Amino acid sequence: MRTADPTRELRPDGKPRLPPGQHLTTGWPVLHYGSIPRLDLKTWRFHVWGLVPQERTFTWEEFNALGQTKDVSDIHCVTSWSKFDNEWEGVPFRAVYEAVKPLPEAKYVMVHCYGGYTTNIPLEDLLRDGVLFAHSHNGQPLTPEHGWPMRLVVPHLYFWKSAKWVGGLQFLDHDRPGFWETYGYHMYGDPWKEQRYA
Ligand SMILES: Nc1nc2c(c(=O)[nH]1)N[C@H]1C(S)=C(S)[C@@H](COP(=O)(O)O)O[C@H]1N2
Ligand SMILES: [Mo]
Repeated sequence: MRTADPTRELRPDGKPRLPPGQHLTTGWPVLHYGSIPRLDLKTWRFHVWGLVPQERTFTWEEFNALGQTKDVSDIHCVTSWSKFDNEWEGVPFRAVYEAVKPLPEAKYVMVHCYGGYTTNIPLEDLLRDGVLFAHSHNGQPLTPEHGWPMRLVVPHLYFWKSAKWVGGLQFLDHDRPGFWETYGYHMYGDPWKEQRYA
């Protein structure tokens, strides 16, 4: 339901649009561990390995040719800020999935980033609507601090799962902790269940 106060809206499933313990921000905070990797589109590669019939490496052009989509979604950071109505544009996860055809044993994905950051996500979550590898936000190319040239966007999980400077996917048959998950962040990270820390 739309009301004058967007923080009081409900989602179609009846849950509040603003998850518990979150507040709305209008800016866009920058948060990451370590420094911003220096990347070049000419040498940028996207690697796929693990439980796939064939390891694959995509150039920037090849990766973007897999498909393009736009989706509007909300950001929920575990540090309690949320940012509504972000228009993301890029390659839908589903297009990557269809190109690499992971083996049936693949149930989890480790997302790997330039700079060494990792995060773990169940495969079925990546197949949900709105999950994409974004190169643009609100009509503008991502800035370096927000993940240029490409970041993952997983709207229904806390934003630490939306890895910046993504460079590859590893398909696994079991769940393994990524970077923040090793330091006590929740393995799944559902904002509506406040799955912040394990
Ligand atoms: N590669 C990489 N991606 C990352 C992180 C990181 O440290 N490295 N931090 C995560 C965390 S904790 C958050 S809250 C968001 C922040 O994204 P933003 O800086 O665009 O707001 O990026 C996520 N993606
Ligand atoms: Mo975060």
